[in-house]
Amino acid sequence: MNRALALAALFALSANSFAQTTFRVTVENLGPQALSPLFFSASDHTFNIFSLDGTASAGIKAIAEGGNTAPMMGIAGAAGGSVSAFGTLPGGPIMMGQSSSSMFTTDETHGYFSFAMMLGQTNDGFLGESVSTSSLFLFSGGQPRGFSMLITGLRAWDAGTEANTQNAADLGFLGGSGNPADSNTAIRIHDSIVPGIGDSWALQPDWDLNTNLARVTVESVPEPATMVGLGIAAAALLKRKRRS
Ligand SMILES: [Ca+2]
Repeated sequence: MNRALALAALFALSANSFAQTTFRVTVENLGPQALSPLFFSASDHTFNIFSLDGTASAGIKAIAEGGNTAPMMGIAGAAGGSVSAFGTLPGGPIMMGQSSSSMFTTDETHGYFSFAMMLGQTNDGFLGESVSTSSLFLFSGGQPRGFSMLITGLRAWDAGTEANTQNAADLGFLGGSGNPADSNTAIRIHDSIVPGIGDSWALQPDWDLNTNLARVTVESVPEPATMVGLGIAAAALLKRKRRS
């Protein structure tokens, strides 16, 4: 095999390895309150973790009311071949100004990315996107693209599972565990904090539709095999250059 063919083969190997795409998901807390550990999934179009104006699953309810991802992890695990990867970001609650990240692997047939995390100092507020809300897709033209999404109060949701009492007895971050039913069960834009309602409204961080709350970024990470291939190709090119 001559050198040109060898190089072509190496680049083909590199391009090929994109089919096995590893991504890194990172969430940054840009807002005024703690966020629960983020649940994420990569799936085909059939795995829709929630719909606006729909009612919350047990998985979304547990995340929105208490930052508990276990039921949603169970739902993802039971979804079989429609979900290629799912997980919960490590490290516990994400405090203001902090971030958390994790790696996962998926392919283009499972290119939809979904996520959900609790707005930690609300009754049942959460941030999240699903197949039916933003349809975040990780590939374009057969190549991994990822995305970066700034989330403002315009996309802060009320899960519709618990009344926004703003009472300490119902707010987990104040030690409460109450769960009074929400009169509106639809997942919808959160009203933020309403002054004068409940005994603890003044202890809850406020926001409005323009407030930056979080940024979620998913970027592709070169596989070790790709790095080795590119390294060998680069070495071969350097060698060739010296000889010419
Ligand atoms: Ca509510």
